[in-house]
Order: sequence, then C-alpha cells, then structure tokens
Amino acid sequence: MTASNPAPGPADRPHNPVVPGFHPDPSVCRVGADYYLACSSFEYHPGVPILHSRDLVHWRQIGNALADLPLPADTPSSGGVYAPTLRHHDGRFHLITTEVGTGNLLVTAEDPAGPWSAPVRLPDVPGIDPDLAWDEDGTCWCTVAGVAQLRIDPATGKALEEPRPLWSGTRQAPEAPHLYRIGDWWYLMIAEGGTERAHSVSIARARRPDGPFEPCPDNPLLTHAGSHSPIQNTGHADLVQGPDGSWWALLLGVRPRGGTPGWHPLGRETYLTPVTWADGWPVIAEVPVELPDLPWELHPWPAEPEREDFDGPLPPQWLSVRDRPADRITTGQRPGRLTLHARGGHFDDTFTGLRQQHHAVRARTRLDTTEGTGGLAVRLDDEHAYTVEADGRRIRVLTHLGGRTTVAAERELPHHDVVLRVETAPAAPRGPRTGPDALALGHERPDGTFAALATLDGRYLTTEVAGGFTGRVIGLYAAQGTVHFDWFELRPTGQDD
Ligand code: 6LW
Repeated sequence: MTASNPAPGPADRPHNPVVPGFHPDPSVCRVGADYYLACSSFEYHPGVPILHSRDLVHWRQIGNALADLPLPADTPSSGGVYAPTLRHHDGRFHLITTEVGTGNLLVTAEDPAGPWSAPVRLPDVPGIDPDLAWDEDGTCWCTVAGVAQLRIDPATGKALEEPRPLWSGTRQAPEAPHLYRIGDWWYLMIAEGGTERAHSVSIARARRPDGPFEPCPDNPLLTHAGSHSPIQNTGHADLVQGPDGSWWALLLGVRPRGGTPGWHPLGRETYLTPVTWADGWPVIAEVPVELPDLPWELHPWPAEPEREDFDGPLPPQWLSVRDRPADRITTGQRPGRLTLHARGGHFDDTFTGLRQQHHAVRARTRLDTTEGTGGLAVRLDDEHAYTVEADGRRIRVLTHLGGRTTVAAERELPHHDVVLRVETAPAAPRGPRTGPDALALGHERPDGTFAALATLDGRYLTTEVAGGFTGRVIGLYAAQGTVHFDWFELRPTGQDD
C-alpha cells in the first residue's frame, strides 16, 4: 500500500519530508550501503516501524521492531511506545525504546526486517528517549532524556551503576539524547525546547562518554522557530554519514497549514538535512524543502500499490490500536477480505488502517454490511476522529470530538454492498481562521461519482487541537456485528509542497 516514498513534490527532485506522515522521532543507523530508520508508534500496533533506504532519500517500510508486543488495554492515545534509538553493534541491530507506564526495553535482531528478539526489560533505566552507545572496551552507555546516563548490560537489561546527570542543555525539555564517538570526541546531541514550535537541536562534547560535557558555543545548532520555513518544530535529530562520507541529520518536523496558529494534520514527519563541520562542531543546515544535488546514485523503490485487496496478511504499514487479535481483526476468515468483529465499544477496538502521508488524499473502501455496521475513519486519536459508516439501511457521518459522538449527516442507503469515500482538500479561505484542510465524507453512487454527506473542518483532526504526538491514520472499523471489507484504497490527489 501507500509508499513511504517522499510526497510528490517540486519538480520531482529529492525533497523533504523524506518520510511523510506520522513518522516521528527518527533514529537512523548505517550498515555498509544500507540505512535503517526507526520511528515512534505510541498507541499503535505493531510498534516501531523499521524503514530501509540506500540513498537516505527514498525509504520503504520493511517491518516493525515490536511486531508481537500488544499494548495494555488501558494505553491512552499518545501513550505506548515512545522515541526509539536504532544501532548496529557486534553484528546485531539493537533497538531501545520506552513503553510508557511499563518502562524501557531493548530488542535485537540479525535482520532489521525481523524477527526481533523478545524484549529485554530495563527496570533501572529511568525516563524516556533511551540511547545506546558502545565504547572501545565494549561498555554500553545508556543515555536518557534529562539528560542522564548509566552503564548497562544490554544482554540482561541490568544497570551497572546509578543514573548520573550528564548535561541539561540550554532550554526547556532536554530530551532525545544521542551519543556518538566522532574522531577524538564524544558528542552528545539532544532535542530541546519541547516538540512544538520552539523545538531545536543542541550539542555538547567531551573526551569521555561520561563527560564532562562542554556545550557548543553556537547552540542551538538548529531551530526553525520564527523562521519563514514551511517546515516547523524541527528537532529530535540523529546523525549519519552518506555513502560518500558526508554528514547528514535525520530529524522530525511538521508542516503547519492554514491561518493562525497553524495546524499540522499529518503528525510529525521525518526530514533530511545536510551537516557540515566547523572547529570540531557540527553545523546543521536549515531543513530545505528541496534537497541539494546528492553526490551519489539515488535508489528509489518501486511504487507500492495504492490499493490493498486483503489477499494475505496485512502489510507491515498497517496499524491497529493497541493490539490486533485475530478474533477481532483478520484477513484469514474470508479469502480477499478484511473481516472486523465489533466488540460493541469504541471504533478503536477494530480500527485498522494506514498513515495519511499526503495533505490531499482520497480514501475508498468497499464493504459488506450484511452482518453488521462498519465504516471508514480518519483518526487523530481516540477523541478526535471523523467516520462514515453504513448498516444496509442508512449511511451516517459521525464526529467523535472531545469524548462526544455526534451524527453530522445521515441518509437512507438501502444496500449491503457499499463503497465509502473520504476526500481531504485545502480549506476555504477565512483569513486568520482558515483551517488546514476540509474533509468530505460520503459514499459512491453506482456510476462511481462521489455523494458527500458532510464536509468537515480539518482543524479538529490536528495536533494543535487534539494535543499529543501522533498524526492522522485513515482506516476501517466495525461498529456492530461483523463487517467484511473487499478492498481499501488510499491515494494522493494533489501535489504536496
Ligand atoms: C519524545 C521526545 C519528543 O519522547 O517527543 O520530539 C516525545 N521529542 O523526545 C514523544 O515523541
């Protein structure tokens, strides 16, 4: 389904974001000619997408590091799995992350596509955003938000010492630490300022991995706060070398739309920007929309199909909320169908879909409602979603906002075989109150034309309204009984800038 390739953009040159849509907190590692990337997944299952690239520009998802880990039923939206660090050491990939509420955990794999090991729990590693680095003696240094550090045994998860404060940065929320050995220095790069408009990247260096750390005189190394850039909230960076030895940062950013204060519908996305060095410090370039000419061969992946026919297990990009038990969500019950069994509660119980990766998209699905009620949902979180559903008699558009579900529009539709559709498009201008986009929800007539029941304001499905750390996911759900989905299509309909 939907490729993780860059959005169609200016003149088809390599451009940002390199991984559009809800792909926050990127961590990258290089093994020979191959690059691997991990991102946060929060309340979604399977946890921690793993993407592969050969040119730092074109990425495709190859698996999930926490593919078998269900999240507890009480995991709230934007709880669950936070920022991972992905590293390759001693022939194995190591991924360390936080399951908020349960604690830090580490998994390893020979092949980043999986299988990954069972999680090793790290009960003595406090906080969030754990990082892993090894020194020449093989000692494993674990550094966490705050910023604090301790030596650990990654095989057992045991702490080898009490956490020590390391460097608290220069502004609020020092987090996302990454520790690197580069030349004669150990560099400690962090995110600061919070993950909103003041987000930034700062760095310090020391002769030893445990400090003392000397801050860079030019901190913050990067911030887009107050800039004209269409890319904002830039921070949470990880360093990597290109195929030619040049330096790059992968980091998160957002694309706010509309009037003031600006709303970003797609969540925090992954961006690439060049890094140079001056006086022994990295210099991170303002994140460009168009990337400079790259002195290595580009390696685009074949376009992925925009339609999922449910002919086998769901591809790794497909997300459910907290868990995906086969007795509720399965492609194994009827050949070529996704079958969802409602539990009678929230649409989250069966919701299964894909990240919205482009601003203007069309999502369609064909479903059979003979045994139940089901539909198509655009979900920002459990309290911010729009859905369109059918039950064989009627079709209705529902808003799920602030804990209340309201029928926005309803009409008769006496068919059990229905095609539902959602389209996103730029919002009508309203000066400073112009929203980021508008969502039309409805069904298709027998001739394939779109009958929209309601057009709704997109700002309610953005992080600036809903809060939290995620982006939109578009997918399918059963509200009552059992619903069979024949196919699902999600395609961009415009050019993203
Ligand atoms: C993450 C922290 C952050 O743990 O947001 O942007 C938090 N940075 O480092 C959630 O992604």
